[in-house]
Amino acid sequence: MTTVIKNGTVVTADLTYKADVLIDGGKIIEIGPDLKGDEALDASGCYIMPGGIDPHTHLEMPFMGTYSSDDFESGTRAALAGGTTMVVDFALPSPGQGLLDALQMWDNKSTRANCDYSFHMAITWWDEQVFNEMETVVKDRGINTFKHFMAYKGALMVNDDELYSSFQRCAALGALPLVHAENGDVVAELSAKLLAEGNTGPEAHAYSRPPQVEGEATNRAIMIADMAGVPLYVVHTSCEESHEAIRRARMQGKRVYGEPLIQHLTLDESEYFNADWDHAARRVMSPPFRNKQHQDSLWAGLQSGSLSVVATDHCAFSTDQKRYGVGDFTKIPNGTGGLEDRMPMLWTYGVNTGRLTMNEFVAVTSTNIAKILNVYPQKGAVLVGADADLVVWDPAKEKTISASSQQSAIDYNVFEGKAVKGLPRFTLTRGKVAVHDGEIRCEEGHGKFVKREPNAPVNAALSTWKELTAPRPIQRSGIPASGV
Ligand code: DUC
Ligand code: ZN
Ligand code: ZN
Ligand code: ZN
Repeated sequence: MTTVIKNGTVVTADLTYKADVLIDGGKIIEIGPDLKGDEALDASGCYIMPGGIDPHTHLEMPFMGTYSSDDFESGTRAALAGGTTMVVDFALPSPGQGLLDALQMWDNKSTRANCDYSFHMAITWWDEQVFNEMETVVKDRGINTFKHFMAYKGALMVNDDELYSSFQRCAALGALPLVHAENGDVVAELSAKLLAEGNTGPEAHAYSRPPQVEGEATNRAIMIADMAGVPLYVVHTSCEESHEAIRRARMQGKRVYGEPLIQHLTLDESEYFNADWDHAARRVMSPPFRNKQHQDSLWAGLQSGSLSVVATDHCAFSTDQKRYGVGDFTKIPNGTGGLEDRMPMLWTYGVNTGRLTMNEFVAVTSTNIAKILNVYPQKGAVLVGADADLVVWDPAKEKTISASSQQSAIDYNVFEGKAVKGLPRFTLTRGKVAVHDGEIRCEEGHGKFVKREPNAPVNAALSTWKELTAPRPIQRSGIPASGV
């Protein structure tokens, strides 16, 4: 059975044009005027865009003594409701656990996904087993990205020697390393000091992770990646200090990518000074929300191209879970939701304000990351042969964000009360209509794992460091006389 999307305007990362889109077997088979299909979806007044890709989610993740509350079912349902058709989640071995063992756990959880998904593999410790299993992860499992935490000391954090070893391994495998860039040693020191001084509330979380810890770690990771001869993807870039390091690296010809989150673009640090403990704690995430100057820097990065992708780091904890941290801010589970709201919020605050063009919107929500992850044009494209992961976007449709009408399993929404204009009329996952005008028609288990090949030509060093420092024979004549 074929489906045709009629009367809409196709918007991609580089083009805007009137055309119908014909779908069969989950793929786009024709794009052009006056197409006919067995079933027609009306896109009058709408834009037909590649479905969003959120490359940064934590679904049902064991973390800080609990599990994040959205699983692959509710998380991908929230994604589809907001126009996102693919998520990339982090398979996270506990220290000492093998990579393949951890992947098995993520395989089991993800069978309930409503949309397509992939995994990044986290490197949370280092030894020969990890070194060896990385090859199987890339070659047999189709995972070409490895995530490293430079924070969460004593839990997930890896040290510089481990970073350097893992980055070199990524280079050899044609894989791309990702970093959570915060100086975990300094964060631990600041946290202990704040607690000792009696600062126990959620606002202390922000004081414990100033922009400097992020800027330092971003710069360190960039330099280590350069020495290892590999590009770098910096997750949740939240501040000017980190953005500045990324800009500088890119100006020097290094392939370094920065990923601001929709939360950091639209919410600021004043949230932590709310008199209501729950309000503040619900917004505790790492890195924390920043001030307006940092927000302006992130928007400028999206406009100029120095920042590449907008994600969510969706990691949802209920109010009850957040309350584990009453009396000790370091025990508040870190994380906020955003999967359902990323696209409408970015459209409202980016496109409707004139900060982003529609084409830039598609680039930073879908196409750029599809290319970085090496799944373009299967994903992130409106092209013949691409998967029909599409959103029919109605720029006139409005709503006020509210926990009472969200798909996420938690009891609040960090964007509560925000008015958005620009929402999906239809979201299609491989040709199947999963959302129609807010009505959810998801199919649990429809989502398939997306394999991603390594990308050695791109994930190769541009640095000249190796040539400059490689051991070479030195010609010297004679032995200097003593005293010289
Ligand atoms: N930051 C969060 O806020 N939650 C999950 C992990 C992370 O790095
Ligand atoms: Zn992180
Ligand atoms: Zn994360
Ligand atoms: Zn309708």
